Amino acid sequence: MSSGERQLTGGAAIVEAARANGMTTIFGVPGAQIYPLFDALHGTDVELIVPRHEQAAAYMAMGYAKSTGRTGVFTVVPGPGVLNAAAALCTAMGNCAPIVCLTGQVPSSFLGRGRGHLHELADQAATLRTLIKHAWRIDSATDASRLINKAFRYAAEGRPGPVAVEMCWDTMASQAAAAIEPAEPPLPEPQIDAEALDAAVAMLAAAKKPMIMCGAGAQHAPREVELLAETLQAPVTAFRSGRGVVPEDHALGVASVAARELWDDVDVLVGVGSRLEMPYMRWGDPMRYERKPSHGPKLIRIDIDAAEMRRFEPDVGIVADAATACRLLAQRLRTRAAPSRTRAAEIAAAKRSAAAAIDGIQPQAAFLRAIRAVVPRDGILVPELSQVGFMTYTGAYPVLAPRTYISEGFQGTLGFGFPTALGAKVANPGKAVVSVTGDGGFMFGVQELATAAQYGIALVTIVFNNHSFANVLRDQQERFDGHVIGSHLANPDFVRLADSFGVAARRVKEPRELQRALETELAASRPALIEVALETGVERSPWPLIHMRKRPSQAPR
Ligand SMILES: Cc1ncc(C[n+]2csc(CCOP(=O)(O)OP(=O)(O)O)c2C)c(N)n1
Repeated sequence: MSSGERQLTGGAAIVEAARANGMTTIFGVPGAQIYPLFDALHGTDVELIVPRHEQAAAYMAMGYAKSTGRTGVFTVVPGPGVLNAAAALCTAMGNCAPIVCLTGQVPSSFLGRGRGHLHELADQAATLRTLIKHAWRIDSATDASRLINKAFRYAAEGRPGPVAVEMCWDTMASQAAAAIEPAEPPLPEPQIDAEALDAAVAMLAAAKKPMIMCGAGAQHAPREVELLAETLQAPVTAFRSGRGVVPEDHALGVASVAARELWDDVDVLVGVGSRLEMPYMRWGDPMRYERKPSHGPKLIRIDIDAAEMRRFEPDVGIVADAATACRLLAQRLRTRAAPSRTRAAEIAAAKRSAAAAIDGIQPQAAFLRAIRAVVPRDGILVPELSQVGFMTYTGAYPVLAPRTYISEGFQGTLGFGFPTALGAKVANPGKAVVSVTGDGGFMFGVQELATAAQYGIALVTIVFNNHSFANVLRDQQERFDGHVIGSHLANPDFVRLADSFGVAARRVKEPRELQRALETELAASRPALIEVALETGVERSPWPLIHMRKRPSQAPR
C-alpha cells in the first residue's frame, strides 16, 4: 500500500470521500445493497436523516442545496429506491440544485445479465443519464475518492444539478486499498468573450429603459446584480428561481406583475442565469417555441451554460459566471449608462399598480400578507403548487433575500414542497422555514410528518385545505363545460392526523388567525402544522396575473 492508503470497504471509501467534499448531512433510506455505506456512517459526526419515502430523501437534499448553495447528498437503494427519487431528481435538474445521489447496484457478476437480481434495472446509470447531469459506477473502493470528487465537482460546476454514483453490492461490501484525496478545486471560470462584452456594453450604454431578469444562476451574485441594476437604474425581476437576488422591497426589485407593467417599454433585457420563461413563454404564446425573440426588447443573456445560448438565442450572449459578468458590465458602464430620468418614478408607479392588481386576488393575497408579516427577512418560504403557492409568483409574498424562496422550477412537481422545506430547515436550523401547500400536494408526502417529529425538524407547514385540486376543478368548470371529474378530495382531519404523529397542529380560517398561529409556532420552534380551512372554490384565479398578455393595468378585470 502506498502512503495514505487504507483498507476500506467500498461503502466506507464513498463515505470518507463524501466527507472530504464537505458532506456533514446525508438524507437516506437504507437497504441491503447499501448497508456498508450506512455502516460507514455509524460512529461519524455526519448527520443522518431517514425520511419515510425515497422521494423525500431527494427533495430534502434539494431543499438543503437550494437554501444554502452547498451540495446536498442522499442515499437510496438502486432500482425502486432510485426511481422513487426520480421526480425529485428531475425537479432538482430543472431548478439547478447541486445534489449527489449515492446508490447501489446488483452484485458485479450479475451486471448486464438480466437475471433479475434484487432491485435490478436494465441499465440504471443510462436511465439516470436521461434525467440528470451525469451518472456512473464506481468499480472499486480504490477508485471511490477520485470518482466521488468528480461527482461533487460535477454537481456544482457550470449549471449546477444532480449527479448519481452507484456501486455494486459486493464492491461496496469488500475491502480494497483506498486513499482519500482532498476535494477537487473548482474549475477556473470560462474566459469571457471580449467582443460579446463590448457589444453588451454598447447596447446597455444606449439603453433608456433596460430591465434585468434573474434566474437560479444569479442567486450567488446579489451584490454584483444590484450594482449593475443601480448603474443602469434597471428594475430587477425574476419569476421563481431568481427571486430575492435583489430584495423586492428595494426600489429596483420588482416581482412579475410589476415587471409586466414595465415590460412593453423595456428596450434591453439582460437575462442573468435565467431561461427567461416568464417574458417569452408565460407572457407570450406558451404553445409556440421561439428560437429567438420575435419581438420585444434587445436581449443580452449572461449564462454559465453555453448551450443556453442555442436553446434561446440572444442578440448578445455572454458565457460567464453571473457575478463576474455583472461586475464587469457595471464597471464598464459606470460613466456611460444614461438611463431615462423618469425611470425611478415609473418603477414606483408599476409597483403601486401591481400591488392593486395583487390585492384583487383574494383570499390568497391576504393570507400571503399575513405570512410575510411574520416571516423574518432571512426566513425561507417553500410554496407548493396550489392556489396560494401560485400567487407567490406574482409578488404577493415579496422575497427579500437570496435563497429564501425555493420553487419547483419548470418541472412543476406537485408534492415537492413539504419534503423540500424539511430539507431546508435541516440545513438552516436557526432560520424560520415555512412550507405552504394545498391539501392535494401535502398528501403526496404526508408520511414525512413522522420524519419531522422523529428528528424534531421545526418546520411550520401551512396546509390550505379546499378539499380539491382547485386548479383542475376550476379548469373543468370553466373550460370543459363543467365536466367535473377527479378533482374533489376527501381528506383526513389534518389536525388530528398531525397530532397522532406528534406534530403540533391547529386549524384556522382567517388571515389574521393564521398570522397569530404562525407567530406562535415559529416562536415555539417545533414541528408544526397549521390547517387553513377553506370552502371549495373560494379562491379567485391567480392565472390572469401569471399569464399576462397585456399590462395588468390595461387588462380587463
Ligand atoms: C407530479 C404532479 N402531478 C400532477 C400535477 C397537476 N397538478 C397541478 S396543481 C394540481 C392540484 C393541486 O391541488 P392542491 O395541492 O390541493 O392545491 P390547490 O390548487 O387546491 O390549492 C395538480 C393535480 C402536477 N403539477 N405535478
